[in-house]
Amino acid sequence: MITEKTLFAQHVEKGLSSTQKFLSSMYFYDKKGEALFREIMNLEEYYLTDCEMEILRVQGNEIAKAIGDEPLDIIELGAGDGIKTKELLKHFDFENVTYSPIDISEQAIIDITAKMKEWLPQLNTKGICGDYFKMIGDFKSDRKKVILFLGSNLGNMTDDQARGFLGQLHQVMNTGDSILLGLDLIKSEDIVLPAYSDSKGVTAQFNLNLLERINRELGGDFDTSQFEHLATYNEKEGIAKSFIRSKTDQTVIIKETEGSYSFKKGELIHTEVSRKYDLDIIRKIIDGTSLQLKYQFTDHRQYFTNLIFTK
Ligand code: AVJ
Repeated sequence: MITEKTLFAQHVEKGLSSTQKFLSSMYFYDKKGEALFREIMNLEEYYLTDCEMEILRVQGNEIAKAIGDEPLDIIELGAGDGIKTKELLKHFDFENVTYSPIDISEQAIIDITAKMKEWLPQLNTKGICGDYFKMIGDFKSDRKKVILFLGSNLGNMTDDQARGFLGQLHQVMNTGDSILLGLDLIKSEDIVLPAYSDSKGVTAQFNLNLLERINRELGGDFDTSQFEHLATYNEKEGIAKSFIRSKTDQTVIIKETEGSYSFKKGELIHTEVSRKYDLDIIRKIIDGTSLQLKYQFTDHRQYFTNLIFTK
């Protein structure tokens, strides 16, 4: 039987055996990682959350109007804490819409469902627990739907993966359905880099939690004090990357993978891409699907954008 644990173990074995070591950012979000990400969202330096909040708070009514108010299924991928989403949802006619947050974390679904019931008691909220890549196939329904994918979560994918992902979404959409996408825009290094290497070191903890998670779940013996967080940003291509750097020559043993992994002093494990966008990049990604960019909203500093695509 292939369990979550064996999938994680296989990924770790593959990533740490490569010449260029890597681990996927998908594995950041265990209980501790989720708590650390909530802390990141509240950091001064992590501007993304504030910018998208501003857009949804100031222009939520317009965005809701652009989406339309016929009977509508609102599906949110990777729902998070719901605070931003609430600013949009409050503008819909509750008689006519359902809201379905989808998240891999069961606790996240329980929490957001409870909070939405408290904030917007008239809204019909039905949470779904699952990996949203796998849930895509279940989206088929007769009502018009809008898929929310906020927070620049798309940015964790390479452009090819993003194209594939939006293509898959496109396939389960009917004509008239739409996607509301939240994306971080390309801007200068002095703004982006601190968001990924904050002064309190929360992002460092978030990144290193991946090694702690391997220790907890796979019986690894990482000494995390011997590794450090590193963030880079290339303004020209608009990509921030996170790495874990080994501070010394060392060997780590992981029980579950039955492997031992050697690290040279200064060697990097690549753990995350956080892509920043402009309209050209977005067009290149959606080219080939018949998704149409219909509306664009930005915050007053033009740091972030929310885009509506329709099929
Ligand atoms: C949740 C993927 C949007 O890349 O900005 C925050 C995750 N990583 N700090 C991002 C993250 C480091 C975040 N996303």
